[in-house]
Amino acid sequence: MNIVTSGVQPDQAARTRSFAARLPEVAAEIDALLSRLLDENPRGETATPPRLLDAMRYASLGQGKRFRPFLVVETAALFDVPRQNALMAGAALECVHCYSLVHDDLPAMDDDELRRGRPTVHRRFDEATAILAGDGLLTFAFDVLSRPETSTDPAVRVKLIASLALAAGPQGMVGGQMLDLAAEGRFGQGEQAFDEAHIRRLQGMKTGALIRFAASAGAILAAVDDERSVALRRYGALIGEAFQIADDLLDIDGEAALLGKAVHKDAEAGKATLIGLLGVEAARKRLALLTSEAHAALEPFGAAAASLREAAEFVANRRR
Ligand code: GRG
Repeated sequence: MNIVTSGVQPDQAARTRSFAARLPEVAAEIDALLSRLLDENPRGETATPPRLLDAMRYASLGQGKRFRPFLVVETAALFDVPRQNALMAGAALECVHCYSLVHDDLPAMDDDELRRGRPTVHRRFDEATAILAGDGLLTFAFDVLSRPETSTDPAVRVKLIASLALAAGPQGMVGGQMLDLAAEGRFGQGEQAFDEAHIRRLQGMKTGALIRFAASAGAILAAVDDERSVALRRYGALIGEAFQIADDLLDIDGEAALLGKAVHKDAEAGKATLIGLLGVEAARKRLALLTSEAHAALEPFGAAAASLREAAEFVANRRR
């Protein structure tokens, strides 16, 4: 049964049709919105120190694919949520994602020199400024979610804040990063062999949690909690796993120039990846299975979810 498209206007279906056209549109809207939000001083009392603001802008504006905000905007469109609300939630999520990249690149973590084709934040500024810019972006995200411009319904705002906090925090991305570093043998036990279940759990937390939140955000914004929100969360889980496998494959056969970052780092660092465990062919097969399951998860939405189906293809085939 198509549980969404009945009553949907044809122009709405058209609006969500082409991923290739929609992703750069959302990216441009998110860039403009983030730029405005970072430049405002909405509380009017304290100004952000200029060096900190410069580093936050450097970390968050330009270059990123804005894939997570895209998912927020497109899932929100399924429920006719006003686009500005979805963009605000997407901008908040992108702030969390950008913070995680800044901190992931730090010498204490992955120690990277290049991100999105430019020097990493600690290289362009300094380490202390990079840590604070990450902290600033993380906390700013929750400021953005708390505003009526994100939703006029306070219950929706609280649910967005709680869900993003869970996804980003110790039970989500931060916890996944901890498991990732532990798997490299950082904390004294040396590199360890992990089974598939452990690697999937680790990656589901580190990379998957924010993507699951992104795919769930439209339903949260619409205050919908039924089989449609369950379907979208499943879609998010499937493409989240696919996103990480594709990322691991790109580390092996991707082009540094296209990716805007160094490659071949996972094996050097002894990272726990499914490719390391199962091999490239098995990983590619799993990627194909995840993509077809993601398509199936979207069945209830019919044609209105065309761009989300294309997004699943993009995740599996991306070169950057
Ligand atoms: C430091 C708390 C903390 C967490 C770090 C982001 C992260 C968790 C680790 C980065 C390692 C990594 C490359 C994970 C794979 C998934 C991922 C986050 C890829 C980068 O996301 P894209 O491709 O990047 O969406 P852009 O630049 O397009 O935004």
